[in-house]
Amino acid sequence: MTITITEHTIRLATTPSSPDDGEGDADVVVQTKPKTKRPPLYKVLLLNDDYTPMEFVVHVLERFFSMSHAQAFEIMLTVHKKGVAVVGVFSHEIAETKVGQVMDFARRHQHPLQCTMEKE
Ligand code: TYC
Repeated sequence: MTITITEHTIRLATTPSSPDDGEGDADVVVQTKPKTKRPPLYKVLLLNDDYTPMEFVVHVLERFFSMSHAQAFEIMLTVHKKGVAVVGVFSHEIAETKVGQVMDFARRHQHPLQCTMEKE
């Protein structure tokens, strides 16, 4: 079994008030220091397909990712040419919400547009 310690750093220190009495082991204090870890971030990706209209993708990027029209058009073209692009980086919860909103919006308009997320 592998035990991985990720939440705490452990510091070993001899206590100042414990003179060695010759009785064997010296006293040792184990201090655990809570270590704050930044939450992981997730990239939201938009995938190309042959059927979703370009204007629809531009609208999605404006509506759900707060892009200007020019920015949205540029990213849409990147996806169209390269197959995929990162359209934003968010916490897990926000990324999941964005993916859900895009997938639901595309489904309701009967377009095959795909949106996914992956850990950064
Ligand atoms: N390739 C699509 C077309 O030619 C446009 C498109 C762009 C589709 C980006 C999806 O994420 C996408 N109509």
